[in-house]
Amino acid sequence: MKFNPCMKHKLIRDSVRHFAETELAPIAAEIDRNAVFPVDAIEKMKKLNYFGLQVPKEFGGADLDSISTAIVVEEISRVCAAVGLCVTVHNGVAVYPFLQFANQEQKEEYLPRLASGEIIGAFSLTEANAGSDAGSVETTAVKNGREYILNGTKIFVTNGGICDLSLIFALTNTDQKQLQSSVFIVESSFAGFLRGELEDLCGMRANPVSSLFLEDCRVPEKNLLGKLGMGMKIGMTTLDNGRIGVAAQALGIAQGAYEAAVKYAKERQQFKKPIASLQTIQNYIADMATEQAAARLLLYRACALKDEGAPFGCEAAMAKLYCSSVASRITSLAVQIHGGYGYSKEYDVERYFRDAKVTEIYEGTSEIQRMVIARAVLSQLIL
Ligand code: COS
Repeated sequence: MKFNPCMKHKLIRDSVRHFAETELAPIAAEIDRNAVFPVDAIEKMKKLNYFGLQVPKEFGGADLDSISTAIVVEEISRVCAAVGLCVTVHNGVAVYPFLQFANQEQKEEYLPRLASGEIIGAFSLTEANAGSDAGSVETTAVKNGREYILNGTKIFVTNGGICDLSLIFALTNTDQKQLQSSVFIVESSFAGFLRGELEDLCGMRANPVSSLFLEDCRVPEKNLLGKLGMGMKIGMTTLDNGRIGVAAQALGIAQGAYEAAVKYAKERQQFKKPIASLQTIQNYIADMATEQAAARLLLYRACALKDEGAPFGCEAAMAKLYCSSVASRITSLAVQIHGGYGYSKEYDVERYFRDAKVTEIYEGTSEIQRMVIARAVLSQLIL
């Protein structure tokens, strides 16, 4: 077992950090304030292959291992979590199911364009009555000749406002005794694909989160992903992977807030000395450093298991549960250390604090992660 990053991981971290600090740091506060998707920065990221992180080279991707992928997401999120969200959702829950379930024809048609960022992906499972209860989707897909006709509404779709393609979960068997969902590759250019208004959210404001409406949306039968009725399996497998991405994102936010708090504590003078010399502040900093280090180990363990081809769903849930709660605690402490200034938009920690919260909610709430972990423990998949 190795605990030190290898040279490859160090180089990736350095290069993404340089990009994030040069291109994202100057705009992060403004795009948050104005809820603007940063098109120019995204174009630069496409050229750096950030949209094809784990896509094999034959399809134009970077073919990175999972720890490298987590590092990319961490480093972007350390500076601008809303952009980290765009990247991790595209790679982790839109591209990943293609790698796992698409046939050769679908891979050839879509993977090169997804990897280059020519098309940006989304993952549409959530509905008004299907949040934590992922099996309760109501969107329907009815076969009509060589097409499926989709009808329904998806909500809180990350990248929804700009996505060129979304994976849509829809019922293909509406018999109440045997509800069955399937997954469809739906391009935004298909007739009957409509977008709702952008959500006005507490955090991650530069990501265009929206609803998607399927109104007699016509999808060619060749765009069925995997087999008919595989919706839950594809959804759950994909979410296992997506949870690694959210854990990486949460850790990146925590890192950004922690660094800002340490810097501020050394600069801010009270009682005629830097507040970093006060034991109360030192206790906060020690807790932040320790929890962050522990969170990173859990995250990289899940990544390592995934790359070994071992089951990693429970470990991904643990990483997501812990990294997100650490992110909430660390960002809250970072605000506390900044005092009144931390509550003002003048300092970045206020944005980190808002961005961190949702990592405890999306891609499965903390309560759902505990359910996944407890099920694994009780069925003795893990002890
Ligand atoms: N990998 C592959 N398949 C899985 C799986 C996994 N990790 N977990 C479950 N499945 C399969 C099961 O084997 C079962 O298949 P069969 O019907 O063929 O037996 C199917 O999926 C349903 O599983 P289960 O019965 O466990 O489903 P539940 O309805 O009890 O729900 C939870 C399980 C709660 C864990 C699931 O609904 C969930 O993760 N909810 C959160 C959804 C979420 O993260 N939403 C955010 C959306 S993205 S922002």
